[in-house]
Amino acid sequence: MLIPDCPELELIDGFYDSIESARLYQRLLHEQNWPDNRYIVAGRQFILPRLQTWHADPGIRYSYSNNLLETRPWTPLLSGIRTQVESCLNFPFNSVLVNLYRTGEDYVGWHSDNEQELGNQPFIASLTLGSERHLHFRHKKSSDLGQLLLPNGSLLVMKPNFQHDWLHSIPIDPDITEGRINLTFRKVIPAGKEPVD
Ligand SMILES: [Mn+2]
Repeated sequence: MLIPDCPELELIDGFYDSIESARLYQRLLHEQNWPDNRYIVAGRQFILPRLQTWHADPGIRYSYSNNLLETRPWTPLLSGIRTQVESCLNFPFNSVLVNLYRTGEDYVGWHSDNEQELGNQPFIASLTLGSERHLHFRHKKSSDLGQLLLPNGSLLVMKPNFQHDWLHSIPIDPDITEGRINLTFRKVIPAGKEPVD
């Protein structure tokens, strides 16, 4: 399904059915060994409003959020999901950022996933497991606004121009009491391999 307000997004609803989505959510919730969300940056404590883990192929380095995250290997569970996402989209990913929004109080503020390590054509696939949350997006120049509900088991494809032209966020939703786990599959370009514009 293309999103009328934003041609750079495509939502694949029901990528996993509700039973498989619930099973994957429960396994990730209990098996991910979630780290503390308090970090020290430049001597000051910083509390991330969600829990995160970062997994990548050997040799992949990423300076996401000032190196807050250690790089972990792929787990068999994450590898299996990756294989299914890759074969659906016919695109090779080499890393995944896993976010746990514990309740509707957890959120992510306005940002683009345009770190240099993602190269100039960042293609990202975002899997939602658990509670539905709204993705908000805002055009960087026109300030056009849109929003999209991300259902349990859906896969959101973010094409490269989405990161170039739009900011996105998951705002607080106080009505939501259950968690959401979001897997964003990415392709980090190894250092020195950055294609020239
Ligand atoms: Mn993002």
